[in-house]
Formats: sequence, C-alpha cells, structure tokens
Amino acid sequence: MLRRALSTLGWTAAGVAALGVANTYRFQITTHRAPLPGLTRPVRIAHLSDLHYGVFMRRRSVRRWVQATRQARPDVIVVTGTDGTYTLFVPGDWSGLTLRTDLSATETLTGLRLNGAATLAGDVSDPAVREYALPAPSGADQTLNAGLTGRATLSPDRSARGEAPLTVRYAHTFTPGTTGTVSFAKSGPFSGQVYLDRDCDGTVTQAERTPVGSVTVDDRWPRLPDGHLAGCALEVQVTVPAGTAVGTVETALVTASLTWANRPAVQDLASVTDTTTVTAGATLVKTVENRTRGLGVVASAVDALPGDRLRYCLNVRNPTADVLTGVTVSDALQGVAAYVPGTLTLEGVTLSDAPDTDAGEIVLRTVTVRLFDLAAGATQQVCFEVLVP
Ligand SMILES: [Ca+2]
Ligand SMILES: [Ca+2]
Repeated sequence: MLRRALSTLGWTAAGVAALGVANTYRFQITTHRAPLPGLTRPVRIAHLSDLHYGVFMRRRSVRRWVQATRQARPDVIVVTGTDGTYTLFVPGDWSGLTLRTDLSATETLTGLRLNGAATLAGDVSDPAVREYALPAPSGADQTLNAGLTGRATLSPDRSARGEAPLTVRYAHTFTPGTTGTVSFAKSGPFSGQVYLDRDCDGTVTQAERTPVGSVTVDDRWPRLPDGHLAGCALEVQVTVPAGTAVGTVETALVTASLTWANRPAVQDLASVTDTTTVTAGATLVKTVENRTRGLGVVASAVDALPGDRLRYCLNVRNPTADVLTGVTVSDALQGVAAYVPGTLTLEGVTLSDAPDTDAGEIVLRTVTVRLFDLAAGATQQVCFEVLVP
C-alpha cells in the first residue's frame, strides 16, 4: 500500500499538502487533495519548497515553517529546492518504500548513487535506475543521487518524389541530449550521405558538405542559452540511379546512435524515416511554326525557304499525379539555323539570352530553361525563333 503511494511521488513536487515559501517576506500554504491508487488510508504529505534557508533567514520565519508543518500533522515530509536537491522524511516504522522517477520522454537517468555506491544505467531506459527500493528507515540518513540527462532526438520524417536519376536532400535536426560519440547510418538500397551543420548555424554549407559517419559530442558542441546541447541541422542526401523503375519506393531509416561519454555500454538511438518515390518524368513535344509564310500553322515540321523565321516551342507536360519540381528543358539548335536574339520565352514571358538571374539562357547554341513547378497534368511552354540561312 505505502509502496504504491510513495512510488507516485517520483522526483517531482507532488503531495496532498504543500507549503511554499517564495522569499523571506512571502510565506504561502496551499492544500491539494489527490486520489492515489492503492491507499487504504489517507496519507498527508507536507512539501516544503524553495526555503532558501541561510544566514539571512530570520529565525521567526523558520519558526513559522516548523509550526505550519507540525500543524499539518504529516505522515511524510518532503523538502525541495531550486538546486535539484530533495529531502524526504518518512516515519521510521515504514518499510517496503520505493522511489520511482517519472521522467519526460526527453529525459533519462544515467544512474543512481546511494550513500556513495553507484548503480549506472545499463541502457538508456534502464528500469533498474528508475525505481529504487529504499532500505527500511531506521533513523539513519540515506543519501540518494540521481543523474539526469537528455535524450538524443532526430526529426522530422521527410519524403520526396521525382524522376530517376534523382538526388534529394532531406533536412533534419539532430539534438545529442548528452555528450558522447554519435554514429549516423541510413538503410535502404539507394546510396546516402549524411552531412552535419557543424557550426550549428542552421545551414549545411558547401564547406560542411563532407560526409560524416560519426562525430564526437563534447564541450565544443554548441549550446543553448539554458546550457542544453543545441539541435543542429543534419542533411541526408539520397541518390537514385538512372534506370530505377518508376514506382520504386525506398523507405530509409536514418539513425543517430549516441554512445554516452564515460558509459559506452549505453547507446541512445534516435531515428527518422526518409521516403523516396521514383515517379515518371515530364514529356516533351516540340512544335514549329513558319512565321514568314505559314503564320498560325503549328506542326511537328514545316516547309521553309532561306530567310524564313521559324518559331520553335518546347511543350513540357507533367503526366504524373505528382508535382514535378526542378524540371529543366534544353534544346540544341540544329544545322546552321541562327538564333534570333531576344526571342526566348517561358510561358509567353521573355527571358534574357544571357545566363543571369532569370530562368533561361542560350549558350553555345543550346537553349536551357528551368521551369516553374509543374502541377499534375500541367503544361509549360518554352519558345524561341531561328532564322533559316
Ligand atoms: Ca553551417
Ligand atoms: Ca537569362
């Protein structure tokens, strides 16, 4: 009965009655009632917190705490503070007491130490260091220390679709949780590289684009203002080879396995899933119109005489059910036809001939235009004119 009641205390402040002192001048008592499963009689817990007891504390204040605690007639007294220390007073005739640590999903324990003898965690969620059977109280002090640390995290899951050959970069965030050595791996048939934002500025720059297998997380790892190890960008580059069948799907598990510093027996595994789907690509239909003697007749081929101006159009269509991104169209001018400067257009909007900030250019008689995202079923048109010599 009492074992279950106490096990719900955990390391956090919880109790039936709570006494709080915010500072020397403010002393507040609040009372809470909570049903605890397994109790066969009420248990009163006096919880004193943030006492800041020291040389500047007036004797009268201390007397008031003691009086209030006595008046509450507690079965158990808990004293907690802001330094992470908890003191638990239990009656000497109680036995079979268990302390349990209720941690959040982002926390874990490195171990427990009772009166100087340590029990280190065997794995990252070792139940042996989460629940501790206290020796029967006999009037002697027992000092129990718990080592608390964070969990390694990797997020979020990503997915992409595209035509082979394809190179996709999936952006993730990796947070070590604690110091140690972290190893990265990716499953699946497509080749993958992992890049780490080593200076943790949020971007994997070209200088950081050296594949990482494992990295040491030590005091040099960037930290947040509150002291926690910072989450840094982690990029997974997946390369789909040419010739990969349309419809191929790779569900790759990307793992970050952190081996704790000073405790190599413990590995904390974080993972994400990157899903890459190979789709069909865009289709291209080329048409031509003789602007000099056949205006309005658009066909796959036209008759032409020297001096005629021909308008070629590259009609790109997305036949798939997915948005196609990053589609580039290029076409080399045939024969001796001369490009007519200033006639390059994308969706009717003129592009400069030079390679600059707009979507297209003509270089060495090759027209290249980078299309906008192509919605499912959508078409985009690139046109230019040539002069028949
Ligand atoms: Ca960076
Ligand atoms: Ca241009």
